[in-house]
Amino acid sequence: MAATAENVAEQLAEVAVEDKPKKEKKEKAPKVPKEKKEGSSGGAGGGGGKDKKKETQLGLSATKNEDFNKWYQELVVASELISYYDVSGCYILRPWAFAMWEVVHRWFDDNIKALGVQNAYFPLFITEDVLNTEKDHVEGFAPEVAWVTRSGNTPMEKPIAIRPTSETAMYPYFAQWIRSHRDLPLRLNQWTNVVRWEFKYPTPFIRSREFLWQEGHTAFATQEEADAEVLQILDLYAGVYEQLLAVPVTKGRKSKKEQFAGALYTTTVEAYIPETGRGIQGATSHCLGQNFSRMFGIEFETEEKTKQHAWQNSWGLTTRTLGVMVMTHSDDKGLVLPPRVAPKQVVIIPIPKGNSSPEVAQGMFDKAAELRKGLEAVGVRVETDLRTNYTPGWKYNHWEMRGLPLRVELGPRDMEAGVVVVARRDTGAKETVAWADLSTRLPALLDTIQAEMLVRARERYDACLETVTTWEDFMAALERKHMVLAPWADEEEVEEDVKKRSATADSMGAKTLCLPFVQPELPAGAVCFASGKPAKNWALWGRSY
Ligand code: 87F
Repeated sequence: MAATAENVAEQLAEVAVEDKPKKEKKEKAPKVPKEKKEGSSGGAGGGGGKDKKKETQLGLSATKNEDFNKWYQELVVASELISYYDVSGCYILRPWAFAMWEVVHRWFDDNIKALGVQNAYFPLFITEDVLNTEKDHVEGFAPEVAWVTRSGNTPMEKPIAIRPTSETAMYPYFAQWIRSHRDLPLRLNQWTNVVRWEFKYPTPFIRSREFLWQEGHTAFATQEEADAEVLQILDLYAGVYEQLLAVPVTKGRKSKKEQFAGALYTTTVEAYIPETGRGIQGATSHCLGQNFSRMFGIEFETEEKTKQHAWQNSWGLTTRTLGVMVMTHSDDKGLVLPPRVAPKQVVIIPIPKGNSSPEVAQGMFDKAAELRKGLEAVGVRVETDLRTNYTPGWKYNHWEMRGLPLRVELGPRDMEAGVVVVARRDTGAKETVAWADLSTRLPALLDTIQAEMLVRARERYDACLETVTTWEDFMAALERKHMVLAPWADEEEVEEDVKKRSATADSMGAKTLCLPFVQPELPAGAVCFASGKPAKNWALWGRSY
């Protein structure tokens, strides 16, 4: 895949990321990006290309601090995570991205199975009648539902919706399967794609018209069981972000205005992107109460032979996770991947001298292969770059762009001394390690990198969080691109008012990200920063994605 700055720019011509979404123009076919055929790779500048400068420079023309949106859009293409596609708002997840989704998938899947959740698969299509069963809750989303209206040239007798989420697809069958308290709990999950025909600007991973996710749908006999699961799942979501992706999040409850309309309450993990000053919803775990079981007739007979509606939850985590991770850690040289999700964790690069004999070079390559085996035996994911048509410098750039946590260099002097030089992608720090120590030192170093990436990300997160009590301080904090913790009256009208009043000429208004579970003490007599009414709690506010 060619990923020069020029052709990335061409791919991006149609995509812009700004605070204020413009009205969507009539659907315009985006340019299908042309991909160069030969001799270039990974944004490292096209091996053998005639442009000498680009050979060592790198594929990114924008920097993270100066033009974050352009930087991000170039990065996801140059690092071969994403290719643009000729349906606007849809992206190809290339193997480098998909491998990371598989890591998230495997970890979460193992954990929910340990809780007793089973996987299933419901169809992609939903009839109009069923979708409208929960009309009230779908109403706000209706413009985003995509419909199949034709087969070949024949109009369908009734249009069929493509699932935007599967409550309505699943719950009629829950009603059939659940008869007695003995049928509960029913805990199902599915890993699928969903389609939401968004009209806001699309951003790779962060907002796309089709995306991958898991959606869990469960039913219990009691509210206590449902409540407990909501939090167990939210802890797993926080685990995906913090333990796998090294991204700090705040756990909390959504305000009434921001929760899922069909839910009794919604819990969330909220991340933050310091460069854009925007919060981003990481994943949500809803308690649906008995709202859907009433609509869909999901009833069971209790031990006492009475009839009761089931208590339900639903919860979802999407490929957005990867976008938040990329935005959080990456730099002007490319991706910086946390070791636990990196598809490859170490690249070994032999660096023979120009005048090395073929035998000497071969000896180096053999040693690289042997070191790889030793590392793989202890569970490290290793790549060896033995290509002879690229310079070591080009290879360094190439693997830096792809974010591998560690680079292992093996040069002529290292061959004599029985050592390698190990370079960290996250800090650039280098150390010399004896061959015999590699299989203990590298796993330890990968653990250190994983832990330190989270610590550094959390420091940046904390530095962007301000606690305020007045409107003036609130606005000043927003202007500094910060999140704001403020006492508030917990009223929808106040939230709407804040959103309007905090919008400026070039920035959207702020909303509540969540009511954090961990609350500072509210001083006696504390008042809402925006309305002056008695404050009920502390809310986390911010501009957001
Ligand atoms: C778009 C179109 C139609 C979100 C939509 O959060 C319906 C919807 O119901 C819709 N966008 N939602 C809410 C989804 C709620 C819930 N579903 C299961 C989740 C997690 C997974």
